[in-house]
Amino acid sequence: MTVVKVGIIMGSQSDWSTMREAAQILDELGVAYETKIVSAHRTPDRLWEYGRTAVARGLQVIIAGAGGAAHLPGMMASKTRVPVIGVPVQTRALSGVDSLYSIVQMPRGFPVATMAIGGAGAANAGLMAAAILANGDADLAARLDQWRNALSASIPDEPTDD
Ligand code: RP5
Repeated sequence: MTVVKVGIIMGSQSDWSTMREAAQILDELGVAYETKIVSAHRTPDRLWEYGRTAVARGLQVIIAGAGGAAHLPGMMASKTRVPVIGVPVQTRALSGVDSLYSIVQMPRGFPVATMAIGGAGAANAGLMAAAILANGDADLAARLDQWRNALSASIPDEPTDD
């Protein structure tokens, strides 16, 4: 049986188009994960239960994405010692700056590793989760090295006109 070590959680179904970029990276790297909608405001009991059971269930990294008053990553970090990677989802009203500020300014003692706003941040969250797990998994480390080398190799030396 595959032990799921990464949880991808998000505040709303509307966050999935962003958060699936984290899932796609984990798929590429062969890392098993679970996905769940957990809203700090709309389903606080679900948030608490997820955080309360995270260690016992074997989760080693939680990727949490939310937009606007984005309290999910910080609240999850307050409830579990499993490292939380926060993804600020881009919002229409304030372009995700609201999400970023809500996630990044944690008080001393309860950190959230905050990524960039939007899809790039979600993809990087997947890579960050893989890098954390790779410290104890040589096969995954090799796959991650290969992924990074392939990206570097795909970058042209010079720009072209189109
Ligand atoms: C947050 O409110 C969610 O993370 C989402 O980014 C935002 C808007 O949610 P919906 O109104 O689209 O469900 O809780």
